[in-house]
Amino acid sequence: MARSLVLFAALVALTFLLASLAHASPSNNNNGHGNGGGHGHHPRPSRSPQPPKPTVFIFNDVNIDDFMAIKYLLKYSHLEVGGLIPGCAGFCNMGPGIQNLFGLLAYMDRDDVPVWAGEAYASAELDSGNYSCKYQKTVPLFPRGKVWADTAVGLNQRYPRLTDPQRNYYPGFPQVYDRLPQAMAEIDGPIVFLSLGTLTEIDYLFRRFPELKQRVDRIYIMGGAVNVPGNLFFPRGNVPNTYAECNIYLDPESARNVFISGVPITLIPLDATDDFPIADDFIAELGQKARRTKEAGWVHALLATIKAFGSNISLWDPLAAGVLADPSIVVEQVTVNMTVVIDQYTQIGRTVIDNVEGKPVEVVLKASQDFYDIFIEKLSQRARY
Ligand SMILES: [Ca+2]
Repeated sequence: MARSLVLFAALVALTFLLASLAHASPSNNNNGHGNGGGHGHHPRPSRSPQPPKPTVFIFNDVNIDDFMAIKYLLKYSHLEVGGLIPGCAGFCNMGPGIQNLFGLLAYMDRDDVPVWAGEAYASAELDSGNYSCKYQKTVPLFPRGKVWADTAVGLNQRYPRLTDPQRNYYPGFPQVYDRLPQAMAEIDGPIVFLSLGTLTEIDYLFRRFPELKQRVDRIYIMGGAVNVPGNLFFPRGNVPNTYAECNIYLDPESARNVFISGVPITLIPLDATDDFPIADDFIAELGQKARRTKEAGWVHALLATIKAFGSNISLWDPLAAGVLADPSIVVEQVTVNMTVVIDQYTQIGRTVIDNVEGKPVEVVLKASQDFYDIFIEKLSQRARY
């Protein structure tokens, strides 16, 4: 008897719920990003169709802040992540890098996103055949070397074990040049690139498929230092260069080619990211929300581990992803004609204003401190809410 009463009450509640859902306004989502949502089952016929979402391809060097930026960007519903391209001219090794990216995607239930291999060397080596790692070997790759990237400071153990041999780096693994042009041809909406490492792969894509330059709406680049010093002076570093930033320095020739390619560029340099050091209170705040989603928990564990090593890092790659996803966080931006120095020993990789050879680049000089909160909020929300 009691059981049938409960059943009846449940049925009444369900009826009310369905009735209220049927009258719910489609604008009743509060994600603050305009064309987000899109999950309504009864679209009003009078509404014009939504424009296609931008598709972003993420060129990355599979390092600690790349993981953070990719996880964060996968939370947004108003853009699609079309593919991940690891480039290992600098901080990563290709085998572990590819495995970790597939692990990250499986962890976030996003096995639909493809991974295509980039290059393992800078363009100067690939073009000359002299694989001397001339830039890479002068930069100590963080205190613990590439091991940091290879294991995500041990946190790749939290990713699911992958049993599919295709989700690993194997001989003949698809390269970005084999897959990206076709993938781009099948996309109707805007296409943007996000570069979180060296510009090697984008340079070669434009060299081999010049028509792609017309199809890329904008490249967002984390890199460069315009009015602030560079960051090559890690412990044990031996580069007498106080101007260059790592991503640009590790393949300056490619960076220069991309900067003068004529494709619209938004640069998020150290000028902007220097304002976003990761301090203890930020880690503590993230820790308070670490249980909400496994991504927030993962990034909290990552930052707490890195802090325990005594290393100072900033929201480098996440801020570049943040500007792409939500340009309203930009506080100060200038457009200048910019190139990259490739021929002066103590300034190689420097991003410079050059009104002769440079092409216009939008340079973000300052972003809103709100980004700290935006980053934590996004990470602690369910994916693609
Ligand atoms: Ca990176």
